[in-house]
Amino acid sequence: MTRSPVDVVLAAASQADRWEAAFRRALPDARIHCWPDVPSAADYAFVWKPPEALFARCAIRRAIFNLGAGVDALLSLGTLPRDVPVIRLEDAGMAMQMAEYVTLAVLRAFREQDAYAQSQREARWVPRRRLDKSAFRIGLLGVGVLGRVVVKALRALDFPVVGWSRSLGSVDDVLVLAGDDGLREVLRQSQMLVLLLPCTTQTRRMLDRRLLSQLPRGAHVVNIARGPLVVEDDLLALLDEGHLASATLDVFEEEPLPAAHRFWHHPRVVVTPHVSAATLVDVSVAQVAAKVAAIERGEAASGVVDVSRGY
Ligand code: NDP
Ligand code: OXD
Repeated sequence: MTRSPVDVVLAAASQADRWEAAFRRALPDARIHCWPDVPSAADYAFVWKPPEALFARCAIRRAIFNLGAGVDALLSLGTLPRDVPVIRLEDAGMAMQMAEYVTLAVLRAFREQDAYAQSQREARWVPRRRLDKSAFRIGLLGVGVLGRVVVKALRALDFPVVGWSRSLGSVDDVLVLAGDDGLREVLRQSQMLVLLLPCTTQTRRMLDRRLLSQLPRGAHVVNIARGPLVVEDDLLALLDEGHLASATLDVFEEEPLPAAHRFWHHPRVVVTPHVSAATLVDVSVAQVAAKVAAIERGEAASGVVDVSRGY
């Protein structure tokens, strides 16, 4: 029996033409319908930040693929069907980019690059005493698909690392703590705190003044996960007071970061425009196409989101 081609609806908030061309190449037998020209039903949806109306207008039969790692935007849609699996991108080339971004931030702080840049501006030759690496511990909140690769990159440079996730465990020789006590311990030990948690009802606005002030004086914060994890005014206050030495921020409560936001010109803040890990279209499309093929063969696909947990 020959199977009829699958119907796919595609709604990608950016680079729509690139996604469409890549999916047409990877799934030549599929009927791909691009938003807003969608049928009343389809087998699969491939989406990134789709409009609410998509799922109201088109019933999805088999799976919804999120064209990104974080599913917070998708799960917040009131129209998202609850009886269809949501499958997210797993790594797809993002983990190594995260490792690069974190390594850059860590080395910039540990090798005191900003202080040397200042000395150069003043034409002053000022060698500084080398910081003790064994005391420069990196705390990583969120040791999932992306976090594990970050851990490996930092360990390859011999930085001490401690992780925190929902479940207790280890990655290589790095201890991953859990629970409120575990979090307190990670904060107490961390010279630099890296956020790589999903944004869920548990983690939203989690990093407030109370938690951030448990970091040692002079600690650094790196947020490459989602802006709403951090209470921005609390972070700014701790930077202003000198409790925190710096914040390297790739994600924000409001994106694009408003022109008048204090982060732009704060001397202790580095801003990047949500680029710590770009979504690589071809790698992502290959991953999604392989999972569609698995589902069509009756096999399970990995990366299914636990909607009740929010990630
Ligand atoms: P994973 O789901 O693989 O990992 C999530 C990690 O967070 C796991 O270690 C999980 O613990 C932990 N976690 C979740 N909830 C809690 C909680 N309440 N308390 C403690 N730990 C918790 O996600 P990824 O590594 O693939 O991605 C992480 C996030 O990175 C994404 O959700 C997205 O928001 C962000 N991201 C940002 C990008 C950017 O460009 N800035 C690009 C890509 C992703 P456990 O393992 O025990 O479940
Ligand atoms: C993602 C992102 O979650 O790009 O994939 O932010």
